[in-house]
Amino acid sequence: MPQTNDAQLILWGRSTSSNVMKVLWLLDELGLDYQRHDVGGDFGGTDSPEYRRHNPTGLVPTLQDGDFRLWESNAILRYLASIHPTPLWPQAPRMRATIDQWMDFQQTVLNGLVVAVFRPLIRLPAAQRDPAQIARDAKALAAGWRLLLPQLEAHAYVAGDGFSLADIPLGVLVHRFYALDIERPEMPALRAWYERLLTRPAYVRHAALPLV
Ligand SMILES: N[C@@H](CCC(=O)N[C@@H](CS)C(=O)NCC(=O)O)C(=O)O
Repeated sequence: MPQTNDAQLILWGRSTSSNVMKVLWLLDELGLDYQRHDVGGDFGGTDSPEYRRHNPTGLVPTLQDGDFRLWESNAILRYLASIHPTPLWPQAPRMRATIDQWMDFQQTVLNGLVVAVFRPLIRLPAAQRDPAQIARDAKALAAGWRLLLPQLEAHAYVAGDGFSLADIPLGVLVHRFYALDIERPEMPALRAWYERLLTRPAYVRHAALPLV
């Protein structure tokens, strides 16, 4: 298992990015030392040839571990969990695969549904919003969360009875869901999971923050 020197870990990305929040949350859960540099959004810096050389998408986050750079937030979570083996990402193949499955679900299904509501409500001036479209998108978002409900009705956490890597990407988004000014159907198991996450100091420090 390759080991790393914690002091070498550098995270590139503004702390207001949901994808950067995931990495900050895990670094905190694992008690790792790191430096973070603000890039992206109003900070800029992601269009420079140097940044693009290491992350051709020009997005945040990028993790630097010595001379190794990695982008895609969920891949970064798995990298950190593999160099610092943790019960949050167990080796048992089915358990690990289930965690990975829900992490992919966050990227491929839920993220776009959250962005569709978050962007107009938080990033657009009120005059430019289309309330009817936002209401439709809020319904679609609730339908997305419903896909996770059976899992949360049967278990305390996304991939089973223990907190795992799968809770991090989805946990960042569930805070946005409850913090946005939208209509939400009652989903008691989802709310209970969100409240469970709120008992974790690292979640409150990095993800359950006012929306900006
Ligand atoms: N799939 C990528 C998406 C990264 C992404 O979309 N990052 C957004 C912030 S959440 C970004 O870089 N936006 C432009 C910016 O902040 O300059 C990941 O999970 O890392």
